[in-house]
Order: sequence, then C-alpha cells, then structure tokens
Amino acid sequence: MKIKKFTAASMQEAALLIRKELGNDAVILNSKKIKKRKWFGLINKPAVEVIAVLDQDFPKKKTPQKEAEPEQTLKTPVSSPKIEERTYPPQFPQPHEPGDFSVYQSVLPEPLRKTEKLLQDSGIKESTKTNALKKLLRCSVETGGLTEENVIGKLEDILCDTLPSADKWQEPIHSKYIVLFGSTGAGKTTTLAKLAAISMLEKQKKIAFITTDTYRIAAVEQLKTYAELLQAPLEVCYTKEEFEKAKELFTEYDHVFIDTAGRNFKEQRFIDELKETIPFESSIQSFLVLSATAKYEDMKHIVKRFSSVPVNQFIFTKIDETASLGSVFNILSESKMGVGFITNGQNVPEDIQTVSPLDFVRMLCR
Ligand SMILES: Nc1nc2c(ncn2[C@@H]2O[C@H](COP(=O)(O)OP(=O)(O)OP(=O)(O)O)[C@@H](O)[C@H]2O)c(=O)[nH]1
Ligand SMILES: [Mg+2]
Repeated sequence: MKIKKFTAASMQEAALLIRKELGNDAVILNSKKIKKRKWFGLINKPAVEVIAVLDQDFPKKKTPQKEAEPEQTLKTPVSSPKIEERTYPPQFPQPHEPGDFSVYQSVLPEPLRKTEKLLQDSGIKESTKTNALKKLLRCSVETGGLTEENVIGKLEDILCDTLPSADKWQEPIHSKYIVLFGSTGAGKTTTLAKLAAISMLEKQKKIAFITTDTYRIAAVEQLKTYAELLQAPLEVCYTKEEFEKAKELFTEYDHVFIDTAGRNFKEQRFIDELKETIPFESSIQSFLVLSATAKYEDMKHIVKRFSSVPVNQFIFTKIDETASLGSVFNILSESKMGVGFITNGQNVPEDIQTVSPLDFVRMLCR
C-alpha cells in the first residue's frame, strides 16, 4: 500500500499529479484547502493538500452489479479532473476487520487525532480504540468531515454500542436482601450504608443490617455506627445457620442490607467461603463492588472468580479518585452485567448515583 500527500494549486492539478505518480487506481483519502507559503512567508497562495492511497493488495471487485453502485460514488475517478472531496477507498477497513489501521492513523483528520488521544489517555483497550476510530473515520469521510463537536457525540454512540444494554443498568433496590461483595477496601461498607440510608430516609423503608464480616475486628464497629445512626438493628453472623436465624428475626423488615468481608478474591477459597455463609437465592439482590481505581487486569481476575456467584450488577466506587475510566469500560464491555450504582465520594448517603450507559460513556469522554 502506498499513501502519499500531494500539494497542488488546485484539485485538478492534484489529480494529475496523483495519476502520474500512483496511477489510475489511486483513491483520495482526504483533501483540504491550505495556504502555501512562498517567498519566506511573504506570500500565502491558496492550495490544496490531498492524501491519496494506492493499494495493489485490495481485492478486485467480485460482483460488479452489487459493488458498482456504492463504490463508484465513493471512489474518486482520479483520471477525471472533477475530484470530489467526499471520497474514501472502496476497501476501507471495515470496523470488524483487523486491517492495518496504522496506515490510516497517519492520515487522521484533526478532530479524530484528538479523539485518538482521548481514547489513548482513558486506558481503553487498543482493539476498542482502533474499532471506534475506524468507525469514526468512515463516518467522517461519508459525511464530508466531522467537526470536533459532533465527533464526540458519534464516539459516545459507538462506545455505548459495545456496553451491556441499558436495561441491565440502574436497577433500583427491589429485593428484600441486598448483599455487597468485593475486594478489600473497595468501599462495600460505606456503599451499603449509603444504600440503606437512602432506602430509609428517602423511601421510608424499614431496614436492618447483617454483617458476615467477622474477619476484621473494626468491621463490625464500622457497620454498627451506621446502624445506630439510622436506628436500625444489626446482626453479626459467623455461619449459615446464624444467617438463617437473622433472616427470621427480620421477617417484618422491607430490606436487609448485608455486608461481607473484603478478601483477596483472586483466591478461590474466599469465594467458596462466601458461598458457605450466604444462602444465594432469588430474594437476594447482589452487587460486585469494584473500585474504579483498580487495574483492569486485576478487576478482570476478580470478575472471573465471581462468575460462579449469582451477581446481579456491578457497583463502581471511587469514581472521584480516578481520571481515567478506561479500565472500568473494558470490564463492562466484556461483561453481560450492567452498573447498578457508582459512588463518587466518602459522604454518606450523598455520594452515590445511578448511571445509564450513555452517562457513563460521557464521563469517560469528558
Ligand atoms: N474517594 C472515595 N472514597 C470512598 C468511596 N467509597 C468508599 N470510600 C472510602 O474507602 C475506604 C474504604 O471503605 P470501606 O467501605 O470501609 O471499604 P470496604 O470494602 O468495606 O473495606 P473492607 O471491609 O475492609 O474490605 C473508606 O475510607 C471510605 O470512606 C468513594 O466513592 N470515593
Ligand atoms: Mg467493609
């Protein structure tokens, strides 16, 4: 494949240059009007800058009737002086094809360069970034160029399409038992307190707490403080039997918020321990709590471990502590689960909210 930039006084002149150098099969990838500086910058002459590509490896047309129609309108007839600016190579890499995108990266229009940087800085996976840029580049060529404003809107749509569908997000608290699990210090207890406080103060629900976190001495005290503030009962359970007894105690309650110990869930035995204490059944709404500051590979490991536990949704905490949501995006794009809540601060109960896929993508692109 040959890609070359041509500068000429007019499109007609550029077309002749392209034909001479790359031949009749060359196609124009991009063109723009520029001012050519002459005489040490004293004279600015209007000119055009054209990027043309010749790819001998592009497969030849197979069925002329089928392909002729869209291609002929898209492919620039280089031999003709009437070159249209809205053109792209007929074999432009499809978003789902691996293709050699690096070739096109060198000719990305300015708004897309910025987008590339944004995606790069966010930490989203290389394959997601490349696919999104291919789609944007295609859209840019088809529409005669995307502006900086509409490129973000388009990017948001593209990224949303790779996330679990909107109906899997924002599920309100609806079950009697709400359980949160996740890594050490992810924010489980704080988030549980936020959810409990909202249920009680805003929804006027009768609430109670159970904790199975008997691992850390301070853990019970931490939840007890919240329970006392909300004047709600708390039961500490070491075994499944004690858990069943606590459930009986709380038959009159609307919601029972269950805290669990943060463990290194990369180890299977801690998952097994969790399953031994908590009887997972349909009346339990469960959330996997992950800190948005965690590394993608580590989160991926935990999510994989939790595949044997019936988890309903994610909760991503500490959104306020990170500048890049790419790792969260990567986890979500690989998952079938949506986001129940995100938390963005230590204040109970204020710093918690629900998000739609679009809200989340907007946060990523901000
Ligand atoms: N900045 C910020 N801090 C948070 C957020 N959520 C929780 N925290 C803080 O994170 C720390 C740990 O929170 P906990 O709720 O104790 O975490 P945990 O998952 O229960 O911890 P273990 O029970 O020890 O596994 C506390 O200092 C919280 O105030 C959040 O959304 N943003
Ligand atoms: Mg805790």
